[in-house]
Amino acid sequence: MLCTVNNMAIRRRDSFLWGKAPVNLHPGESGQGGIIKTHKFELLDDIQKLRLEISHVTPEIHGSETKEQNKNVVRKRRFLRGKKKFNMDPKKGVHYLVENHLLEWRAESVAEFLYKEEGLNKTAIGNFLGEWEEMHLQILKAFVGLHEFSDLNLVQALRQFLWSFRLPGEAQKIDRMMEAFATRYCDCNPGVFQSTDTCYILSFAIIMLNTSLHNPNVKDKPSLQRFVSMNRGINNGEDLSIELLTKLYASIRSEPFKIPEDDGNDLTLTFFNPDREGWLLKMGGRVKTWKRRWFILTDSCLYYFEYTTDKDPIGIIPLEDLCVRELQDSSKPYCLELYNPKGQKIKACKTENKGRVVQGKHQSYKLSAASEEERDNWIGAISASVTKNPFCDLLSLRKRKVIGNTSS
Ligand code: 4IP
Repeated sequence: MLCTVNNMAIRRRDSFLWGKAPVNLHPGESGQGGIIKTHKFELLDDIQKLRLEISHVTPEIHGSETKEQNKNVVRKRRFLRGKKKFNMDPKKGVHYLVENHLLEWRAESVAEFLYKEEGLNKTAIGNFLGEWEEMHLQILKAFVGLHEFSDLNLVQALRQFLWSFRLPGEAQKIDRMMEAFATRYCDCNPGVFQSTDTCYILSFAIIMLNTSLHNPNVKDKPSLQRFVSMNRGINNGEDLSIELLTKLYASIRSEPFKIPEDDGNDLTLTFFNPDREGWLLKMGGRVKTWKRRWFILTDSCLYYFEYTTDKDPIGIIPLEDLCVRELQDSSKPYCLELYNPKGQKIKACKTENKGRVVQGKHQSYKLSAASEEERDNWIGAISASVTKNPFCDLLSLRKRKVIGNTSS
């Protein structure tokens, strides 16, 4: 069309410039006025032709524009439908989007969709990322890779990470996600921790600390000292710096984690794992003497030490399958007893004088607290710890691994 207009304009300019006699002149119209008149007719004629041409082309233009608009509307509608499906069933949602060519089935693309797309349910994101299939593992890796943790301390990085989705309730899923997080954090901050396991254990400890400090149901608020002793030896057998632990503790205490609340459940409760430490008297297994020992309750295990500052415990009592109860004893007040309800000997280990680790010989552990209140608190904390908590197994495994690494 542009071509036609140009041609007409050129034709008109040429005939005007060269004074060529215009066509269809009436007699007596050969003067200047006649020329103008002729041009006017020609122009009107051209305009008419152009109008006709435009009227043919316009519907075509509008047609393709509308088609394009319709396509976009359909795409948008499908995309929204895909997101809704995702929120109800993440795997089905992603499948729908991929099938409709709205999402590429590549780890990086899916990860970006989960990371950037607004309106996705964070519980659904968490569940999708926690799946065990190879592609999901790659998506998880790519998703964590989109987070930038350089120069952030562990609490800051966890704040960012835990806000981007909601941790699922399944222990294995959490394990994979925290593993991916720890790996990414260590990649972004080389040299902060001696191993990924250290970062993993400390991250869990921080999440538990968050729950203990900010959940009103947890009455026994851990002190900085307890937080520090909980994390003894986790840096491949060495202790992390007190400055670092103090900073992380203070950060959590002043501001709890913001956890996405899609469905009103407080998932931090999953980490409910009250730890406790303090002096107790312990009756010997064979020789029935009372010894004052420093007890630490963590990861469903009771550790006892000679001094609060000792790095290695004298004994470790895994609490799995054990029960605890109040006990009346004529020699000491405020007693409690750890016993095996099946009547079997308790599986525990202790370090002999020469440093050899041997099996414990206790049929039951008789302990005495300093007051009635302390006894009750110990009974409460031990009972809560014995209640099966899948994360305890995961954590003790890691702890054994990092502490074992150094002893081998
Ligand atoms: C010992 O008595 C201590 O009470 C030990 O406690 C105890 O080990 C011993 O029990 C018991 O014989 P003496 O010190 O008077 O010899 P600790 O290790 O805290 O010093 P437990 O197993 O309770 O740690 P057996 O069962 O190891 O003999």
